[in-house]
Amino acid sequence: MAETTFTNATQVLEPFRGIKRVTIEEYFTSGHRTCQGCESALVMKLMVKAAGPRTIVLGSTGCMYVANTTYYTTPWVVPWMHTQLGSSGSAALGTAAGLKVLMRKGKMKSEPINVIAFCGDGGGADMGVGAISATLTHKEYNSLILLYDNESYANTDIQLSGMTPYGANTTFSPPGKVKRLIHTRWKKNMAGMMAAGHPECRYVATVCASYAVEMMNKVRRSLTIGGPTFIHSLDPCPKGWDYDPMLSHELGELAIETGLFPLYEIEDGVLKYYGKTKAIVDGRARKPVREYLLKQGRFAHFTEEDLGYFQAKVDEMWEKWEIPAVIPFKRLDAARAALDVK
Ligand SMILES: Cc1ncc(C[n+]2csc(CCOP(=O)(O)OP(=O)(O)O)c2C)c(N)n1
Ligand code: SF4
Ligand SMILES: [Mg+2]
Repeated sequence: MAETTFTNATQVLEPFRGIKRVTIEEYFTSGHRTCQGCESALVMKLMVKAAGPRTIVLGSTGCMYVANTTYYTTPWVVPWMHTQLGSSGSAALGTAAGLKVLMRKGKMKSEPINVIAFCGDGGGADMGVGAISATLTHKEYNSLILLYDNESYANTDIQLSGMTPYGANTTFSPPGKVKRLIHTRWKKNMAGMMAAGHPECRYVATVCASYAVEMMNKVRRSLTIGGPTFIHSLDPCPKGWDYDPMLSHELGELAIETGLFPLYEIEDGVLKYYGKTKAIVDGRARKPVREYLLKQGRFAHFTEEDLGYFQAKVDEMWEKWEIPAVIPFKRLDAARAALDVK
C-alpha cells in the first residue's frame, strides 16, 4: 500500500461553553458494577464524553478495569483495552506510536485518533510513575494520561498508596490503641511533579468531577494540544473513604473549598487557577479542613491534634509554597533565613 502523509495533527475539540452545550452522546454507559456514588466511574463517563467517538481508551488494573469489564458486559462504547497495573504510560506511548506507524504506512486511514490511558493512584502514582514520566518526554506522540485518584488501592480492598492522605484508616493502616496513626506520610504531589519535571509535556491539569464541565473542557484542551499530556483527578470513593454515597459530590467540592486539592492547569508553562481555587488565590477564605475530614469514616479516629496538624500542612501549601498549592518550594527569603539561623 502507498504511504500516506501523516502529521501530528490532533482533533480540535472546542470547549463546551456551558452545560447546555455539552454533547448528548455517551461512550461509557450501563454495564458496569462500580459502587453507588463512585466518582471514578463518573470520571470515566465524563472523560470519554469529552473526547468523543474517535477515541481509544486504555486502562490499568484497578476498580476501573475490574468493575467495568465483568464477563460479557462492558460500559465502554469506544475501543477499550486493559493494561498491566504499572503500564498506563507504556500503553499510551505504544498505542500512539502504533497508530502513527500504521497511518504512515497507509495501513489505516490517516486521521487524528485520541489515545487516553487512565490509571489509579496505586497504578499511576506508585507503580507506574516511571512509565508515565517516560511517556511525558515523547513530544512526537499524542496521548493523554488521566490519573483517577481515589486515594487507595481500592480494588484490592483499600490498601494505602502514596496518594492516601495523612492518618487515613486503610486496611494497611488501621488505627490502634497503642498507635493511633499508622500512616504518617504526606501525600505525593503528582500534578506538580509532572508539570515541573517534564519540559516536553505541554499540558498538565487537575480536575474534580464535582465540576463536570470544567473537567470535560480540560480533557478537551489536553487532547487538542497534543503531545503527551497529564490530568490528575481527585475522586471521592464511598467505600474507601467510608461515607454515605450521596456525599460524593459534596466531598469533591469540599476538597477544593478547603484548599486541599487545588484546581489548575499549566499550559506551556503558564499556570491558571480555576473556580473556587482561583477565588482562594484572590483572597476568599478557605473552609477548615475538618469540615472535609470529619465527614469521612477513614478519619473518624482523628483527635484535635491530628486535625490541627492536617490544617497546618494545608496552610503551608497556601502560605509558604513558592507557587501556592502547586509547587512546594519555599520562597527564597524563607530559605535564606533558615540558612542564616544555622
Ligand atoms: C503488578 C500487580 N500487582 C498487584 C496487582 C493486584 N491489584 C489489582 S488492582 C490493584 C489495586 C490498584 O489500585 P489503584 O491503581 O489505585 O486502582 P483502584 O483499584 O484504586 O481503582 C492491585 C494491587 C496487580 N494486578 N498487578
Ligand atoms: S471501591 Fe471506590 S473506586 Fe472502587 S468502585 Fe467502589 S467507589 Fe468506585
Ligand atoms: Mg486507587
